[in-house]
Amino acid sequence: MTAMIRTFRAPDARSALAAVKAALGGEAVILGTKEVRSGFFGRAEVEVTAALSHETVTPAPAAAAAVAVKQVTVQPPPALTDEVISLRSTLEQMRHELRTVADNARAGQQLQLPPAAASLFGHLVDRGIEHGLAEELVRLALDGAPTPHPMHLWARVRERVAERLVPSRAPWLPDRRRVIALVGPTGIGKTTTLAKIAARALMESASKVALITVDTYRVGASDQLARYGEIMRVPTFVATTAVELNRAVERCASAELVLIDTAGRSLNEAVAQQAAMVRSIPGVQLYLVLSAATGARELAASAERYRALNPQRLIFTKLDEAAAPGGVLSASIRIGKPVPCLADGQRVPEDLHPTTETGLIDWVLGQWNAVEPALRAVGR
Ligand SMILES: Nc1nc2c(ncn2[C@@H]2O[C@H](COP(=O)(O)OP(=O)(O)O)[C@@H](O)[C@H]2O)c(=O)[nH]1
Ligand SMILES: [Mg+2]
Repeated sequence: MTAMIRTFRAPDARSALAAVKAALGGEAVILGTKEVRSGFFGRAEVEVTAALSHETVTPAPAAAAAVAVKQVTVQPPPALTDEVISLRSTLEQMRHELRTVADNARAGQQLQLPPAAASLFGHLVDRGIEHGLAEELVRLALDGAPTPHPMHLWARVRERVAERLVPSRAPWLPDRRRVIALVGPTGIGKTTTLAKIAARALMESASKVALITVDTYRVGASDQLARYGEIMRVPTFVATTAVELNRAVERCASAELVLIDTAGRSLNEAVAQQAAMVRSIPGVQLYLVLSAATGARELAASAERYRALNPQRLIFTKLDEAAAPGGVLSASIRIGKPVPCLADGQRVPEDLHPTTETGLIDWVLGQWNAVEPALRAVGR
């Protein structure tokens, strides 16, 4: 038995229904009605979708002629379509997640790790930690204890991670005079982070702050910093050469915290040029800013590119957009420098947070409560 589904259009509902009846008879089931318009300016019409389970219909020519009758492909009503689409996407997502979990576990088995270690490996990879690094962490944790308790395994992995993800004092806390330059790729939040640091220094330490930008590369970039400077009522300078930059820093002699904004560069040569300019300031500290929202591979590539600058600190932004935070671990190992703060949103200065050891590690590895059931299940 085949269902016949047809749509009918008429200037109003009454004539559309009349057309349905004339074409399909009184047995027809109305599946949906909606107002349609052809083009942006077309006249509104009523479209009725009706079905009949028997192909026993002979349209009455007169009635059919009164309205446009058109056969269309079988289409469920709109509400149902939405539901189907949403269900389909949920299924796709579940299938993807299952595949990832299975792949990771299989990868762990292929490494011939004991079950709990294989499962821990799968978890680390799920968190976005590179395979090689995840394996190294698990093998180090296994060292000397081939079948350790899952909790000990976990504790050892945390210890290793804690050696590489080290918090440090927030740059806005009171200190001797500092000149800090934020460097890093374009669009990862350097200028925003700089404004956040400046605002917190003003609010929490009542420090005297000055801003300098050498980001004259992008249109409007220096205006962006100047606007922040205006809002916070702090002096803001623009420098395009090393000489101008040094002069600007000298003019900020009374400031306790001088923050220098730079432009992201994609070429190693340009990065080196800019670094040379910033490095010409005596005692300057370079803070590398990287976005946690970029994938592990891109993060690692950025870390590689900026490692030559030998930055003193590492700041991660866009935690709020990071699907898998594990990538920051690889970046942080490559840079090998402490992390004073993390940014998790666009708000200045609310979305900047000093780091604590626990917070930093929990964010990357997840919490034991969440990991425990899986590890315990296989660990026995
Ligand atoms: N979601 C999110 N957006 C951020 C964060 N930090 C900065 N942004 C946004 O990222 C965009 C680029 O920021 P900007 O500071 O101009 O980046 P820059 O090119 O590195 O100086 C802006 O829209 C910021 O509001 C963050 O932690 N989370
Ligand atoms: Mg900028």
